[in-house]
Amino acid sequence: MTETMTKSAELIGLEENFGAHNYHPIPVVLDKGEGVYVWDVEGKKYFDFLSAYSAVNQGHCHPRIIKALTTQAQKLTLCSRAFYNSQLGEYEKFITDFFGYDKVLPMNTGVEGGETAVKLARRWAYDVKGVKENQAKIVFAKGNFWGRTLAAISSSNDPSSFKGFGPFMPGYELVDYNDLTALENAIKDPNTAAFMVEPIQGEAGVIVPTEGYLKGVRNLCTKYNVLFIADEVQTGLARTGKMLACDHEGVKPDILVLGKALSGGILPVSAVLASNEIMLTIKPGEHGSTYGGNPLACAVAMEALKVLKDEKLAENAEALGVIFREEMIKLQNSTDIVTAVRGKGLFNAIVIKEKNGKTAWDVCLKFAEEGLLAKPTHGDTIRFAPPLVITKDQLLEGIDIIKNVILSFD
Ligand code: IF1
Repeated sequence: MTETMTKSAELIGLEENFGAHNYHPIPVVLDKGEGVYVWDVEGKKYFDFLSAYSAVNQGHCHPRIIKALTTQAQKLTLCSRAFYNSQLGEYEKFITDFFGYDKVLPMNTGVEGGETAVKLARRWAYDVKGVKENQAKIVFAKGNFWGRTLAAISSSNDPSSFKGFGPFMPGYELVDYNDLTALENAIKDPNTAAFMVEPIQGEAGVIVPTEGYLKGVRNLCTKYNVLFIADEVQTGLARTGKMLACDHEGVKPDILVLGKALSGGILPVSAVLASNEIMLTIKPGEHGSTYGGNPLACAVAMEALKVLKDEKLAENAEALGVIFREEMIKLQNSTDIVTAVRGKGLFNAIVIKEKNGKTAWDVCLKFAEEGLLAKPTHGDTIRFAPPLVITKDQLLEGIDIIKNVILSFD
């Protein structure tokens, strides 16, 4: 490191030289996190308004979850599913009670959860619904994002997700999001196994469907004997002001996919929950993963779920989300740079109109200078998703930064 080069610049250089260039991060090098705050390697403090894309709902390094991690880490971290372990059964009972399902299939990343849900749906279609082998169809919504695997990008209509990675998974069909007529036309096909959908589309830019859409999805899937798979990897776990985003409409998906904050941002933990009829179509040895259901993940996930309930994080997200959107709408009414405000709970986004050559990216760079971290998606949309442990005073402080920065571009 030369005398003039900062530690951040040196570390960015290392990533540039020795890491794949599969990201374009905001130029901030984080070193420490606690609650709603993170610090960079020069010791500058920031509000984290991204929460690792809603994986840190409980706040950075939550003491209860860290304690669960360190306690279990000194006993047994991984033994594979070749054997039973003392945490898995307890966790499986806990999480199935918590969400009201018969069984859970534990995996690691969100996309593994999605892949598991797609495999379960296809298998259920063949073994229970009676669809002919290899004829099962899965319907997805345009604008979906559920990960980077070939099965996931095969369902994408965003070239930045799928271009250059073909050929793609067969047996998929796309319909417009928030369009029940299009959905009915697609799933009335008797070969349809499932419709997989985010209750609010995250990567697409926090797209909130019309009130009643999820109820409509539920009713149509029931009518045509099609599995309703809810991808709650980003919207779940109190983020939108309810424990699950589906709870806003009181609908229960046939398959529930969870990830991200299931571990409070401590390590990759995902889960797929379903009924016995669906889950038991997969037989021993037909699905799994080395780390799926490891005792460390089980111990951490149980504590992460308890923290959500004990600290009433859904209620906090609901109440503070109302304040946040009210303030963003006031901001929208005071500048032509903000062209839309949308969201639910503490899952929100604003759309930025380019002005004097300045884009949402420039706004996020300025946010960082002023001590708040956020990142644009699809060029013009800035997602705001602080940890759900944020207090009203902290939120108001963050809102002030957002307002002052945006108005400085006016
Ligand atoms: C990255 C995006 C968000 C997800 C939903 C499944 C997954 C995700 C609804 C897969 C993952 C992550 C991926 C992460 C950034 C982030 C993201 F910008 F990529 F699209 F949140 F919007 N379902 N989303 O949002 O979960 O396998 O990643 O654990 O790729 O950098 P995963």
